Amino acid sequence: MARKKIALIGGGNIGGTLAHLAALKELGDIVLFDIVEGLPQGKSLDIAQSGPVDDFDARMTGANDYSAIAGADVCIVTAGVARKPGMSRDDLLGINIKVMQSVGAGIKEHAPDAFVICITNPLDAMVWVLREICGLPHNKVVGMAGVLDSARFRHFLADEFDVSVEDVTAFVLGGHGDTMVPLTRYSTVAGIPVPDLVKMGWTTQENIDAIVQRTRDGGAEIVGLLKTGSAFYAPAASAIQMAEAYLKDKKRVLPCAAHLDGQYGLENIYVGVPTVIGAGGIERVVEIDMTADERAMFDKSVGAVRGLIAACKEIDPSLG
Ligand code: A3D
Repeated sequence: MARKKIALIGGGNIGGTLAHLAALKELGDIVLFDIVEGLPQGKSLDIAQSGPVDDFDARMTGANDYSAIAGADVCIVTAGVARKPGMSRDDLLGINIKVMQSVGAGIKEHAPDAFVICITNPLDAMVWVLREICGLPHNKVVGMAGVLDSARFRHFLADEFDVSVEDVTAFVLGGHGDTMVPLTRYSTVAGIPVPDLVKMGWTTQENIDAIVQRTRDGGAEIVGLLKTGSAFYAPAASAIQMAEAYLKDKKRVLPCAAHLDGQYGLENIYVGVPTVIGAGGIERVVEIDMTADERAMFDKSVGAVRGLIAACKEIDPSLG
């Protein structure tokens, strides 16, 4: 069987990390694309030269022309600008919408059968724009945020309880932003829900509330520390997990920004919900019951995403 082809569109911090991880996991041959000449070629050559040390076989190519992504099985999009301190994800909208227009056209022409994972912020709006431009089926275009947000939540919970991250599951719904909805009721340690752990005296409600807030602010905390850009190791690892679920038909249950077509009573929006990812792309959107409070938080988050999509349509009236 021929190797799969993975196109990484955007060769910056996340793009380079994606290329390295995809190579280490031997997910396929890798094309790193960027508009900056030499950047994707240099990173590709550097990673290729680590192959003999780390024992992976993956053809690495750097490119500035979209023809290089032809026939890709997976495209992961990080092209655009990232946040600097003091910027919100939404501040990136004006620049990144133009970037999505050129990336969407490139995918439409050269990789129309790919599974497309968007990471560019503001995530829920950018994945919606990218889908509009590239015109691929909705189940083949998805946004990465929930895996990262729930990984941050899991990390903080594991730290709080002093247990392995492997035994902590966490659940985050809604848009990728300050309105995201971490659901403690569906978050567990070895199957024991977090509210039960509070009753068992493992922690206090105040500590859990602080962890929920730190999860919401997880991206900003790293932007504040780095000062020159935003998080990239965990975002790349999260997108690779989604790509692997698709390429290996693993049918993983992962939270993603998925297109809703009636689920949760919502139409024509991308927002974070639990999904099943397999060879069919987004094979299923999992609809969970929410309490009135959770639904109110989710609706607020949906409202924020709708506001961003409306702003995109104002910038480009041909959208939607
Ligand atoms: P960065 O290191 O700046 O890389 C972005 C790359 O995109 C640069 O190499 C640019 O040259 C390239 N680029 C710019 N315009 C184009 C274009 N038109 N076509 C192709 N390439 C282009 O940023 P990064 O890798 O740290 O972050 C990338 C994006 O991911 C940003 O929008 C971040 O805000 C976003 N991000 C999202 C998450 C989520 O969880 C959703 C997390 C972290 C970062």
